[in-house]
Amino acid sequence: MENFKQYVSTILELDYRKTIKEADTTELYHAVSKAVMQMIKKDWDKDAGSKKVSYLSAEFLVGRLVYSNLLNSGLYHTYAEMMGENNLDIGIFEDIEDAALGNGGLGRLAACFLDSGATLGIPLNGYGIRYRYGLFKQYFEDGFQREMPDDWQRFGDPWSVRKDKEKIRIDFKNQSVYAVPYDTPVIGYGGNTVNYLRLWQAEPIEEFDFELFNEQKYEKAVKNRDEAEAISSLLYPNDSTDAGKKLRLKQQYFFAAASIRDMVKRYKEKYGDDFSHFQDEYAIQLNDTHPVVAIPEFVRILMEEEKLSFARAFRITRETFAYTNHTVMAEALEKWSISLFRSVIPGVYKYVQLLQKALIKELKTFGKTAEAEQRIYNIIDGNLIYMARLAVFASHSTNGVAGLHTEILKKDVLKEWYEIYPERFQNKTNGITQRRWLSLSNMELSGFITDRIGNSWILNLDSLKKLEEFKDNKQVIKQFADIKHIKKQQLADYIKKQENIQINPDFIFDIQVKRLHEYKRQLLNAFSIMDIYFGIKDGSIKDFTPTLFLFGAKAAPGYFRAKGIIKYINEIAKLINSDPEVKDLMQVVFVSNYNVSYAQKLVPAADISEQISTAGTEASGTGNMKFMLNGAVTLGTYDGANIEIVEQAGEENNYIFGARVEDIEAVKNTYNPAKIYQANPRIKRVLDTLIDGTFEDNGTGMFKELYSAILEGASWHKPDHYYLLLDFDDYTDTRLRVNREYKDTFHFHRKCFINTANAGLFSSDRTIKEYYNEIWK
Ligand code: NBG
Repeated sequence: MENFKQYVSTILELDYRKTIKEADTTELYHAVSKAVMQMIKKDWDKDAGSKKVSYLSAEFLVGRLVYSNLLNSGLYHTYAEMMGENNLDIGIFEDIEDAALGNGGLGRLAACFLDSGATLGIPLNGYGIRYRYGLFKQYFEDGFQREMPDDWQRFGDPWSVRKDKEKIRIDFKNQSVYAVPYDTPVIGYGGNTVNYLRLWQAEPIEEFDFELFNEQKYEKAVKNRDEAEAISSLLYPNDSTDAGKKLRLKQQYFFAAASIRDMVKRYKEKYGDDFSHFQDEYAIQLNDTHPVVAIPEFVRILMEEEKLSFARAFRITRETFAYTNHTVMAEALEKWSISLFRSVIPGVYKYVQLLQKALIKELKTFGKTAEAEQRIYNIIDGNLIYMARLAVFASHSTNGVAGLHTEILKKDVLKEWYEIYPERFQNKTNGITQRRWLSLSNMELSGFITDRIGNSWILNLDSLKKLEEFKDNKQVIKQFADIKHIKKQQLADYIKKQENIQINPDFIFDIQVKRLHEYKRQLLNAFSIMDIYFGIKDGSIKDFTPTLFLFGAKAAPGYFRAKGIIKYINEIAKLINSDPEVKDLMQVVFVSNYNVSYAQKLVPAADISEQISTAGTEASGTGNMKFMLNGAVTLGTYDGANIEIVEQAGEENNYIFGARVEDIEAVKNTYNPAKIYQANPRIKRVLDTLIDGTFEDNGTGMFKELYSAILEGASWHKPDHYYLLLDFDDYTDTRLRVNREYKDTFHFHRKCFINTANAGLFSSDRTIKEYYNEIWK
């Protein structure tokens, strides 16, 4: 460990001719990162030997790596000591940008999985895209969201190693580029296994056309280069819909094809041309439909280059690939128009057709001979290619990400597939890594837990159950509550610095942070805040315990309605925070640029975790698990993994409200929100704030549009399609109940404590073990 300090000094000396005390933050960041890289080097070069798992994902939302890498490599303590010896703040790397190469849950899940894989010693490697710009940075201007490019490499990227020699040529119809790999070590906790995350960067085959340059045709000379680089230039800032279609398909093929070639190349180094062991050497997990084009590409390579028959190629494909579905939102189950697909990768289309043919043949064996019966399965239908169907058909496993979600896949979204391949469907409830989401983000709570039950929870989160024995111990619960207060104070300091807003750590912290989406119902939260506001003002709500309502969310730049909701909440904040009558009772804050590092500060400070999606819409959620682990009660619907959370911690220790999937099913044909609006004066009063001049949307028409989306619907959906008005009363009532029950501090914090004690199931270590045993085998 002393080596580490020595490395840091040496690197600073060689690279900058400086001592630790003289170095600036960036220099120190580089030296510390490189020193960690040096320390783990020998573990990284080890070959796994056994079957390897490749996790193909268009997104890896890794966040800030420096602290988690120090922690996992066992160097955090030495680092802290070194900083102390030099009178430096261990937190100085908080200025270092997050690597935001993902949108939200799907990308963050991928990052948690890598952490768990390495920690468990499973050779699980990630493959994705090295975006030049990650998810946009958000700021507010007069309450409106504005976006800025995310230049995440601004401080350099000391965690990756460029492997020029392993670059791969990728051919599109009218374009060829190199995929150049950048490998980032994934350091398992305890530091024995070091896996890799391989991100591909698109580069031109020739730097630039020298002849053109010579002829002074500069623009043409660099055009090639720009077009190549465009492929890995930007993460699509969409959580569930697809846009910029052609470039997006190029991105998908780019990383899928490069990853497949990479595996085939490594395989051949070991086994030569004998492909009979491929499925024993590799398991490939497809993270949603984004990398599914890897399937026809793999078949293509086996047939065109390795001369295998279709039957053999298809058999290997099926045994190798597995598919995870992450959403029931129809718009996210990707479909490609045939003409677009063929204009980008005509050579791959042929293999999609072969798979379609194989599908028809197989359907016949299930007695589905009529065209009408086959149609719902067609990979190619009309002028479209259905990627989810392709994935289910050509793989051996399809999984959902929480119990309810998997049931919905079986009964609804993919029911025809479940009918013919019931054995292929399985559930893998999501998880989170406790190393980042407890050890690192809440060192105070970590220390407290370890003092009570030892530190085995870091590798086995189920041990938290041992905390249960303290649940009636007033002194222990008091200490637990004191830690929450410390985390609230720290958050308050940070928000003061970041947003220049003063919040009060003695308030209840009620937090909803996640992407902005209609189905997640931030608007319902906003409506209920307005309802409480009016209730306090007119005296119908008494003895309200002061509450901070905190939001954090990015809206996809083209998602007009989501942006309207942000503006609306910011207007509410302006009204409430400047009203002297309520300002000691309520505060509303919308933090800007919510991201992984922000989450690490927000989650430990929450009393109430808002998980209020319409039942049946949130596949799982993972934020819900982070809040639970850090001791917040869930105020939520029966949706996604919320169901499993209350199963573990007890419904009596959480606050569940609203319609369940069956209830919504039962009312959906007769649901009439306009009638509720007319009959319920509280609802009317709140909704009318969108149109009666209470708030100003600067002539954008956003608020009126939100209002009519609920009462009239739109061309593409029925009125109030996420049932805000249906759940409104129950939500506010339940919210007021939490507020009352909070007054009994012991019992409230006891609930929080029981949540922490029962969060063991939600470790991504458990999830990865299940994938490993039941899918990757
Ligand atoms: C998201 C779901 C979440 C889920 C994560 C991880 C997509 C397409 N899906 O509910 O909305 O927790 O995936 O599985 O981003």
